Amino acid sequence: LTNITVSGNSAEHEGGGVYNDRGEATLTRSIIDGDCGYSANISGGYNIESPGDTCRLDPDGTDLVDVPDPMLGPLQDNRGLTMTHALLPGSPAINRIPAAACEVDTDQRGEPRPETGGTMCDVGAFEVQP
Ligand SMILES: [Ca+2]
Repeated sequence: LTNITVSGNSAEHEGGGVYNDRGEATLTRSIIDGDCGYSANISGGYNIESPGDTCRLDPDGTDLVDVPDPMLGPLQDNRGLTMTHALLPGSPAINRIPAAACEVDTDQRGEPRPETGGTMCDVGAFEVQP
């Protein structure tokens, strides 16, 4: 799972964000707003987990875990082919990834990543534009 934003999902018991049943999933440059049920995920770097620490990410590396609030806007039409969660001002996801680690040129909407004139990419599916 690369450059994704998961938010607003739920489960009856656990894994409302991502639930991986005995498999192996790599999360990279993604926002998991919800829990992972302590499933065995691998960090590809620059992830944000909120609010807990159940995705087995790497808080000693580039991941942020147990973030109180990733500061996401509602799922809505922010231009592009699909609905997205915008990053609200002050979100810890904004400009967290150095350009050398961005690896993709556009966000889910097709907007440039990093933003025009910018040097740092945002975590998740959405890149804040000037
Ligand atoms: Ca950016």
